[in-house]
Amino acid sequence: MKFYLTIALTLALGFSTAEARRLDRTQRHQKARIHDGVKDGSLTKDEAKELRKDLRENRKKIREARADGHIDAQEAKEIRKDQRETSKEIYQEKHDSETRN
Ligand SMILES: [Ca+2]
Ligand SMILES: [Ca+2]
Repeated sequence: MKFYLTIALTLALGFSTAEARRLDRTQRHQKARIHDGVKDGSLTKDEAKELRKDLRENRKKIREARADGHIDAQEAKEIRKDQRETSKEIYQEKHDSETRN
């Protein structure tokens, strides 16, 4: 068990380039923003659902990009672009007239 854990950790660390960490950080940050929006009522259930779907899609792209063990500059650029769009959508949905209240 410990053996496999060590291998898993080694792989995880090996694949965690600075770029991958940065993309992961953005994912976590966006997830938290959606969570906050649901909590304060600025996001309806449906809005949150759609936004989470976008997050999942971006997460999938990150996974695919790092499948070969390395996120190259082009892959990172495209994913960052998607994340920026998601970020904008989160902002818009949190500031539109649709609220839970
Ligand atoms: Ca790749
Ligand atoms: Ca809203």
